[in-house]
Amino acid sequence: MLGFDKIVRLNGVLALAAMVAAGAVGCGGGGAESDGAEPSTGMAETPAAVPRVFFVAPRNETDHATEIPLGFTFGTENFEISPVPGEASSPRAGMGHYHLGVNAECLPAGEIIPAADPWVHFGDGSDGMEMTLEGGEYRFSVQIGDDEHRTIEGLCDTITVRMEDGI
Ligand SMILES: [Cu+2]
Repeated sequence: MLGFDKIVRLNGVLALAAMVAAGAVGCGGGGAESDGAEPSTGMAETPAAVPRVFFVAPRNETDHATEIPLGFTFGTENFEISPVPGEASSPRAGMGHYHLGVNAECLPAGEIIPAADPWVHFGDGSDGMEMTLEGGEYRFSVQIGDDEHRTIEGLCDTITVRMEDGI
């Protein structure tokens, strides 16, 4: 009799544990099905597909001699850089060009990047330039704009660079 009671109680604990597990994963629906799924491969692919923009050069938090022009090179992942089309047309999805802001922070998503200081447009699809700068600390932002020069969520990067005489 004691043995039987033990089994019943054990079954009761197991049933409770199963219900808790189903409740934890079941909020998205289909808890029983997701138990067999392998979410790790899907999660590994998602971050790689996120578009981003960054400075290849100069590096963040570095010192550079004022006597030498500072070279900028921009890079992207999962995003296509393309010259602005000559014919006016609606902006092409997933394409755009670089903009460099000198002592400028990232603009909010959805804003038109001004065709004026402190922003330089790379509407020809190029990915860098050289700049001669006086001594001091600078903040540079590289920001993607679409064919209408409109900023896109998440596509901006900012670095700090120090220009110094005689280093
Ligand atoms: Cu532009």
